[in-house]
Amino acid sequence: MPASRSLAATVARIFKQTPATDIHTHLFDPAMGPLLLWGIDELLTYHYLVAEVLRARTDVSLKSFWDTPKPAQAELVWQELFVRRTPVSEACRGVLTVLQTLGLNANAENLSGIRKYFAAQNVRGYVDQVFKLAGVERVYMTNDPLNPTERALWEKGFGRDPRFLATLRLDSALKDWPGSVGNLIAMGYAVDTSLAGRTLSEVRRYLADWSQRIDARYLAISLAPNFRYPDVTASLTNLIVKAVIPVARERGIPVALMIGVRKAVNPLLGDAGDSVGGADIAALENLARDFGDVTFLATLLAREDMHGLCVAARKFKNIIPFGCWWFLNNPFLVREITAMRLEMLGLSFVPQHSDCRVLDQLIYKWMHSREIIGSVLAAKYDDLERAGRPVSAADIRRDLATLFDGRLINQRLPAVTA
Ligand code: FIX
Ligand code: ZN
Repeated sequence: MPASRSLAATVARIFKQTPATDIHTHLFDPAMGPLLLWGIDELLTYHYLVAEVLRARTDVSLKSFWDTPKPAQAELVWQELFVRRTPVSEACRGVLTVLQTLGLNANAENLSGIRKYFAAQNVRGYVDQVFKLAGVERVYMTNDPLNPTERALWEKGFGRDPRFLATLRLDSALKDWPGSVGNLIAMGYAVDTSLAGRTLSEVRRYLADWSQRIDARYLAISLAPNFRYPDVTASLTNLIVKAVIPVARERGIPVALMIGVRKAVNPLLGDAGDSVGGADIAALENLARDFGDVTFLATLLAREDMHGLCVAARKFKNIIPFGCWWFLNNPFLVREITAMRLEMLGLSFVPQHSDCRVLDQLIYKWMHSREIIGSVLAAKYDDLERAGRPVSAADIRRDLATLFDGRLINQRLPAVTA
């Protein structure tokens, strides 16, 4: 049932004034140079739009698209998805929201005027502007020391922007074990393909060294649908249990598990080539039970797993569902998932993260999310008012801060007595 207009308006007003902490992005500190993507060419060649333009122009081969310089790729996306067709998809609408919010022409025939605007921006000032327009206070990066470009920046050192917090992403180091053994050895870690000998302690040293160096606020890994725990046969499960969790516990930081991605089902699409699969909720529950003093931030990729994740979180207070991840970050699913979580978990979850790969996307991902999540919350408040419990502006401010200031990442858990 939609909320009364005044209640909905009050929630929207307060939400607009509530700064958000974005707990998962692929953005980078502006001091990390070209790793931070921004501007119209990056916006239009976002992998979501690449997939969509190749569906619009089935005659365009993947090879010819990738061989085209990025500005021309962007122009093709603009012409095919925004001019010759109505930009109804969420990824298209997002670009329009960004342009409109920046005061640019969202109905332009071509990109020349828009390009002039971005050419006149400098990254530091633009970061300030985007954070302000998006109502975002800080973002968590996705950091990977096995990326040579990124590693060189950390090793050289740079002045940190406090709004860009680091996380240590483990996919390239652990997910395809022993595929990464050579890279870890090259970085000075005496690992070998089997997990015998010093390997596990050396992996722990890698995790500890780099968590310290970047001040990682959590350890994160994406997992395929076949991830199981317990599973003594699987190297990855053993690495998570015997290396990742001990280091997270030692450092008092969460482990973020992002489950249900099937990598490169269409490898020719690059970042757009990953697909979705289910998750084994029991694996998450077993981890939460066996490691009750570790916070597991959990986001799953399949719509049909959202309810099971809420149930698992009701069983284990150290499971914190977060965000409407990737293929779930569409208005009708954000609405459904947020209502489900409020009804089953109250305020003990993190409703959204942006997953931004391009700085400017913060504007639309948070504007669209505030609109939907705010309306779902207002409807819940309306239910309460009709049940005799008035909801004050102070209640709303407190609730939105609880949901969006990132405090659940640092929730305190009792030490597990043996
Ligand atoms: O694993 C991840 O962090 C995913 O979010 C990305 O790999 C994915 O490509 C993405 O950006 C989704 O929005
Ligand atoms: Zn991501």
